[in-house]
Amino acid sequence: MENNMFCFQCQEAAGGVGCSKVGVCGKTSDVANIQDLLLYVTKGYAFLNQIAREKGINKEATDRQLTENLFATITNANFDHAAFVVRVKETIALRNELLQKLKEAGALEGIELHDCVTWTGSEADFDTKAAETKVSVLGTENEDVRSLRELIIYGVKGMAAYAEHAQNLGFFKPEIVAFAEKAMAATLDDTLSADELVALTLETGKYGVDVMALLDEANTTKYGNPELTEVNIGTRNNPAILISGHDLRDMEDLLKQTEGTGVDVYTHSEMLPANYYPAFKKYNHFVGNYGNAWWQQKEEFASFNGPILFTTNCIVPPKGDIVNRIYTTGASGFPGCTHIADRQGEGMKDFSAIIEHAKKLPSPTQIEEGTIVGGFAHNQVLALADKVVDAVKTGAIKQFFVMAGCDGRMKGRDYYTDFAKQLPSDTVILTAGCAKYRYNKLPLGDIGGIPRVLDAGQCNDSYSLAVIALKLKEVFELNDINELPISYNIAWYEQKAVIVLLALLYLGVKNIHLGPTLPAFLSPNVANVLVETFGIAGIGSVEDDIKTFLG
Ligand code: SF4
Ligand code: SF3
Repeated sequence: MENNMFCFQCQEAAGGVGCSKVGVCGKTSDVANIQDLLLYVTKGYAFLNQIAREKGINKEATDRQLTENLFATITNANFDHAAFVVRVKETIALRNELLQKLKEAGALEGIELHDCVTWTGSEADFDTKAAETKVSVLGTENEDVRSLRELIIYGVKGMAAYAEHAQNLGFFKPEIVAFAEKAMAATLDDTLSADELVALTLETGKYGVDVMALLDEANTTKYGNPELTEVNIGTRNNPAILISGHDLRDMEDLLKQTEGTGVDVYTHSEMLPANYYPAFKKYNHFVGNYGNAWWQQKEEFASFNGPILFTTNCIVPPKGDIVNRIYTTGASGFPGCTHIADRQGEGMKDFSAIIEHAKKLPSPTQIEEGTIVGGFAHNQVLALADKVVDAVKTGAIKQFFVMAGCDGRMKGRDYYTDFAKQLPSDTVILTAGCAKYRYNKLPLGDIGGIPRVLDAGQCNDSYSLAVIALKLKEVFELNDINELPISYNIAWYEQKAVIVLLALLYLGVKNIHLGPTLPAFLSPNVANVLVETFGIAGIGSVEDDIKTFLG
């Protein structure tokens, strides 16, 4: 059967195999294919820049091209074919410049160059080239090699997203981009054995830890440490802007520019944790969080009434008039929505268009009221360390459950709500990412003043959960992180969850349960390696799983 496209990078891959006609996420085949072409020429660029880096003739200014290209292809980030055409052109131009430079330096002698390094076509050729099998995931015929290559690429995509957020705050580590480049180039190398690819997968996890640590440093240096916060989920009677995605620098720019304009700001989905930062809490017009996880945006955007700003994924393809109220920026994009241009140097992005738009629209319709509690990143939890340690020692807390990761629209994700409800009352959930929306509004109570759901923040703040685990290991004088009373029941959806998973594996965490389904991109053999080496498992029934975890 002829495929129009092939993509299996997220948890929604059609039939647990892959999307071949159109994405379940709404990605059309022309967008899927041009994304493949962008990755293809980006691999060529990475291959050359890696050599240029060794020779000291790479251009650091171009590092951002690599991270942005990868970020833009993450699930639900960008659906705009035209934006990808621009990126393909830019990348080919940069790659050709490097090719020329390296040839002149004699650095490519004796090296056989892959088609992705040398292929040059004009815009009119892009879609034809993009549809070639060899440009797609299926270009790698051996299913185990394909599986490992894609596992690495998806991890690197997540890494690139976090690296870009950190860079937007002025925090940059060249070794992270250098690794991303090496990893991308390695996926072209047919001589690498499966063992070498497995080793590279774990190394990807190491850089996953590094990039999340870097982003944590960037966020907390710029905006202070997240602190215990009651976030308002009700509304006020002012016109307002809803901001979604993960980019805190965009949050800062928007809050500064809306101050004193009479326009309120609310977060949606992954931006909720912005409410926990001291630097943002000080704004009176920053009202709180509106709604739930990304996949409920159709209804929630309708009742919000005002314009919406996407700083990153997850976008659900909007239909009808709502397109006019949606703005995108950074790596995100959707055809027909207004895209706000990048900032120049240290300056702010110009959000005046969305602010003026907000002034003309009605205030949000209230859909919930009350508050939710969060802000339990490492600094806040460690401030409560004595209390937490005592609670563990006295048996008041019997077990922690790390339930970080993503949310999604699959029916089976009710599992996580039921799991949270059925956990015994002497257990505490540690969460991060949009997975939290499955249980962060349940009345689960507290244990001696410690809430039973501790939200560290965004998916990248899973790093905080690792810091907390390592600290507890030290306090309890254990040799192995796996001796702690912490179980891992992670929900995944897109590629940032892949880098979080690889980071946990790199830190030595074993027996992680991953759901709601295992990735379609894991071949049976690669899945076996993960099961045998790391004890990775899927999920079953809530009752059985709780028994297994507590057994
Ligand atoms: Fe399918 Fe997910 Fe790829 Fe979208 S991102 S096309 S849903 S596998
Ligand atoms: Fe969510 Fe998209 Fe992954 Fe950042 S916003 S966790 S799914």
